[in-house]
Amino acid sequence: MILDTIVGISTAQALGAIGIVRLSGSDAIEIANTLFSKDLKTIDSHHVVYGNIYDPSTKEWIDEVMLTQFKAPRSYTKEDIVEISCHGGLMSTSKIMGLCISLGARSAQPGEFTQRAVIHGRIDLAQAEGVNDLIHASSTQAMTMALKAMSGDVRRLIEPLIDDLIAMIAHIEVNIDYPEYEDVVQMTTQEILPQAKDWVKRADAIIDASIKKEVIKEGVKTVIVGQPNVGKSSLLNALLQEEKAIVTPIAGTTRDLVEGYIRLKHIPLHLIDTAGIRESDDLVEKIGIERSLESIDSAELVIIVIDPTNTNEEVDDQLIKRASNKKCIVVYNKSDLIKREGLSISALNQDIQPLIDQIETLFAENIASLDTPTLANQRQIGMLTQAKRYLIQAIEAIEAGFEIDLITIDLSAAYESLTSILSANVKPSLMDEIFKRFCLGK
Ligand SMILES: Nc1nc2c(ncn2[C@@H]2O[C@H](COP(=O)(O)OP(=O)(O)OP(=O)(O)O)[C@@H](O)[C@H]2O)c(=O)[nH]1
Ligand SMILES: [Mg+2]
Repeated sequence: MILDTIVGISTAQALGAIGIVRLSGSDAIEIANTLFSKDLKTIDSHHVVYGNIYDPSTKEWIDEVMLTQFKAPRSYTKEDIVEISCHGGLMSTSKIMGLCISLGARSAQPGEFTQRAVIHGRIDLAQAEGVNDLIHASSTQAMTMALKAMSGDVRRLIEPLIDDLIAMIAHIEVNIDYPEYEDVVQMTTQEILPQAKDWVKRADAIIDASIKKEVIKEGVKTVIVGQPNVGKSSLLNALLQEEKAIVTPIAGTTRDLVEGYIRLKHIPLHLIDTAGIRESDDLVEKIGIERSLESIDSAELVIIVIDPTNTNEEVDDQLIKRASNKKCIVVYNKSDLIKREGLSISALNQDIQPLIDQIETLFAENIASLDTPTLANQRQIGMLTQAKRYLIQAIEAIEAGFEIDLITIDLSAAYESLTSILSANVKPSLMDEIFKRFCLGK
């Protein structure tokens, strides 16, 4: 497939030492050659060459650059690529890009270089998503996952499921013209049914591990809640090892949500300190309390802090109830004053290790999932879940003794869902959706 030549600035549009302008397409080398001081035809592919960029119409000197050409198909997009490393900042890059456009290149859409790599079959869709996830990764865990996805982990995980699905479909198709229809039904029940059930089990295991990993990828959303003055802000500060939130002996100190980010040994936490929960007539405090309660609903982990020297059990029970379908830890603070049975810490003395251990225990399965290959994002999980749903429908159809044709319809639908995890052969809108999230020049 021959596409037009695109150009983009691949580095951040900000002050910096170096900026890279990238061209891809059949005219990439010719366009670059028109701007460059040396004849690119005399220079080997994949070699960096020093020279200058000039405006071909005014002969104005634009910049001193290093240029590399990557001849098709040995390039990121499998098309001819030219990368011009010029000076950073906004001027050089945008001038060079402007010149390329004046010579016939088109300004690239976000992600369009990677999209071409997919279109030309250099990488699959899951690998392309890995590239984007790597660029946006905000934790070591997310980075490792992205690298694995880029290296083809998702394909290796999904391909056996695709193969088995094809085998099931083929098996039915081959036998469908069987002279004795009764035998086909029997064959399907005996052979396809157990295979389909096993397939669902394997898909479930992948979905389960993928969701567990997804939870900790960007940090577990953790809210610290409790009555006023129990030491929530002190706990946030102790976890962050920083005086982030204001701590005072006055009940009702924290009015709004205060956020922070920490990395425990295995798992990143996105922490949110909240306003203490009590009856209040103060308008500002009331809004803060409402936010505290709402933050429980969107959290993945709720830490309920109790001050055993002074507690209103009714409020604690209300919080425990609100967090009942969440991962939840109840912790007694101020152990330096009174030590209670159960999980006990002193935020004041930075004695919080028992709580950290408890968090890691609670997420042990998620942490373990980091070592197993999984799908890399919600889209992929969604597609496999959809495929699984079709398989379950097929199983129900077999068990109910439905027409064989109906079963192959479900199996084929499952195949479509599954292959769209890897394949670029999807509806244009989905393709555009995926690449829209990329950076310009990538
Ligand atoms: N003795 C002792 N005092 C503590 C401990 N943790 C916090 N405090 C004290 O308890 C008071 C309230 O602490 P904060 O961290 O502001 O409590 P909070 O739960 O954020 O309070 P609000 O923001 O008002 O809801 C402060 O005087 C802290 O120094 C602890 O472990 N031991
Ligand atoms: Mg506070």
